[in-house]
Parts: sequence; C-alpha cells; structure tokens
Amino acid sequence: MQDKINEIRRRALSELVSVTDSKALDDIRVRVLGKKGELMGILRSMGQVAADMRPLIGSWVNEARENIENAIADAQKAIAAKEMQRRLEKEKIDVTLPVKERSEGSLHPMSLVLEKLFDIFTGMGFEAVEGPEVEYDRYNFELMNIPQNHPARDAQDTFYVDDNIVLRTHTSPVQARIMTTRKPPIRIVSFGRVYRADEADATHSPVFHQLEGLVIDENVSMGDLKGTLDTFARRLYGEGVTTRFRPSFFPFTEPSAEVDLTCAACRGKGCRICKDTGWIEVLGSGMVNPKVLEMCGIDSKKYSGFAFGMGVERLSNLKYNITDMRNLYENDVRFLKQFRT
Ligand code: 2NM
Repeated sequence: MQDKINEIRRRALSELVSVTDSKALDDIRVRVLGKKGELMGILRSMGQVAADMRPLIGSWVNEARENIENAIADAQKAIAAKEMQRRLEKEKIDVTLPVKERSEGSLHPMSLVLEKLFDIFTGMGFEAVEGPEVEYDRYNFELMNIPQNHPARDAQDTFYVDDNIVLRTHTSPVQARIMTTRKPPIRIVSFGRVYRADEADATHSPVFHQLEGLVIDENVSMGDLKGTLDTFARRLYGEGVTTRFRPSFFPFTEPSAEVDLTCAACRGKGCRICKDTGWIEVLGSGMVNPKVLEMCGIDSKKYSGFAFGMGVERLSNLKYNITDMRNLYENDVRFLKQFRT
C-alpha cells in the first residue's frame, strides 16, 4: 500500500516539475487529488485493509496529498511568472520607432481667408449677413440701378432661371434686401457664392465668392470708405500695406473707385506678381448712388453711404501665392494638405 502511495506521489511530483500551462496543471490535480482521483481511490479501497492499519495508511495519504498540494502551488507560481514573461515579451513596445503620421484634416484656403475677413470686418463693427443665391431680378439688378437692357444683364454673363429669377451675379442683392427692410444706421458685410456664365480657366470660374460691405448713416463720406479699406488692408496683409483709389464706374455707386492694395509680395517695390507696379487691384467701391438709396426707400437727402466689393478667390490667391484658381475647386488633397496649420 505504501509503495502504491509513494508511486502516485513520485509520478505526480515528476510531472509537476515539467508542467508549463495551467490547463495541464489542472488535469494533474483532478487526476491525483480529485474526488475520483488516485489518492481517493486508495482511501476508498481501505475496506479491504485491516482496521488497525487504516489510521497509518490514512496518514500516508494525507502526507502525500500535502506534498502534492505544495508542489501544485509551486508549479502554479512558476506558470504565472512564465505567462507574465510571455505577455511582457509579446506586448513590449519600441518607444524608439518613428511616430505614424496622423491623417489630420485642414481648412480650405478659401475658408481660412473667409474666417480672416469675417474677423476683420466684425472687428470693425460690421454685421455679417447672408441672402439667397437664387435671387429675384429686382434685387440682383433693378434695385442696383441696372435696368432692363443694361449690358451687365447680358445673358452671356447671367444664369437665368426664368424671366424674373437669376443666380445672383454679385452679393449686392443681400444689401438691397437689408436696405429695403431696415432703417439706417446700417453697417453690414455679405459673404457668399455668386454666379457668372464664364468658362473656367486660371482666373475665371462660373461660381466664385464675393464679399461686399455697406455703411449707411448721416454724414458718411469717401474718407470713411478710405479709412475702412486702409484698416482692412493692414489687418489682412500686415503693416505697411495701404490703398490707392482710381476713378471708375459702377451703376450702383457715384462716385466710384477701383481700389489697389500695396503688393504684399514686394511691399510696393515692384515684382512679377504686381507686374512691377507695386500695386494689386482687388476692390471696387464708391458712395452708394442716391438713386439706389431712394429705390430702396432710404432718404438720400438725410443719409449717405459707402459700399465696396471684392472677389475672395483673388484675395486667397494673393495671400497664398496660388496662381491658378482651379486649384481652389479641384480639391486635390496634395494641394489642400499644404494649408495644414
Ligand atoms: C462693388 C463695387 C462697388 C456695392 C454696392 C452695393 C449697394 F448695395 F450698396 F449698392 N453693394 N455693393 C458695390 C460697390 C460692389 O463690387 C465690386
């Protein structure tokens, strides 16, 4: 009997020495110590043993169980340590590897410029307003002093939806809507998409963006216009950039002026971008034509106003040295990525 017990212990202990995972360990425990295991088998067979021998055999079994249980506990510790080691090796990270590039989005250059313009003009006290892109003839043309048969209405320039409705050719109809519904003082800028029936090339697109400003109050002068645009020029392109006014003509302003800004690329010295003039033409402006004020229901004897308009694509092209406007619409990611800040 003692040999049998010793043999069970010897086998269990030798197996426990080489066991490497918890599953195999569990199998050994069940086989040897379980209810139907080898040691219990010994106790079960005690019926055939002389009664005075039973306590002695019982103590051998208990001693063997204790030995085996201790060996199992040791094996368990060893396995846990090995498994931790395996995990550490599998999950180890190399902190010296180069960082993976994050694919991060960026704002479109037009958005960047529009945000900048919004900040500049709201910072000067202008309110930003919007209006419909599909517009009545009345707001787009009639109230802007562009009557029937005026050359600016030519079907070559204007997308007509029907006889009375057009895709707006400028954002002026937004100003007309404000002038017909509000009383002065008025101080607004309107941003948005406008449409002209142009063939797309490096400098033209059938859809582009305009920013127009309008100020109406008592005693508004051309000097106020000049001061506003000088401030705008400095805030967009930096100190040292100023404006130059040249006489011009628009149906909705009288007098009218085209406005040049100091070339931001050469600071006025003359370069390829400004064709050696030191100036860049970017704006149209003038004093709101009294006829426009009257048509919109504003007393032109009491009030005067100035207005200005500019193409936003041109501003962004100048600011970012973009030479072909089509870059702004094609959305080639290689182009757009360059504006990541
Ligand atoms: C320009 C140039 C000059 C302009 C005029 C008006 C309004 F509504 F007051 F009549 N809005 N915008 C204006 C004046 C626009 O764009 C080149």
